[in-house]
Amino acid sequence: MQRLAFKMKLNKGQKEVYKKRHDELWPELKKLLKENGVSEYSIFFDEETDTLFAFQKVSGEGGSQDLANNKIVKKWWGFMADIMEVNPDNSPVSIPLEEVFYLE
Ligand code: RM4
Repeated sequence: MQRLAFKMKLNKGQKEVYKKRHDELWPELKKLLKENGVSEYSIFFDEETDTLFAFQKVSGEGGSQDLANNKIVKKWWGFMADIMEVNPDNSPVSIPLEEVFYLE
């Protein structure tokens, strides 16, 4: 099991919309993430910089951001593109973060 973290950027003033959409995460996306070995998936928000910090454990080869070819992920990213910083393909700009400390 590997621990992954990455950061993304939310558009100004979109925290409540972002949270509501995730509170209502599509069951098919939740199922897909679990089927691909993603668990303990948290996303934290920094009000000062509008930065989203994602943490997840992965049991497979990659994590949530490595599912770009999946149609459900593509649809979700398209749905979310209006409130966050995205690439031309609507994938969220995701910057991997280095783990510098871990306490088991
Ligand atoms: C995030 C982003 C990630 C996705 C989660 C569920 O806003 O779109 O790629 O895995 O939502």
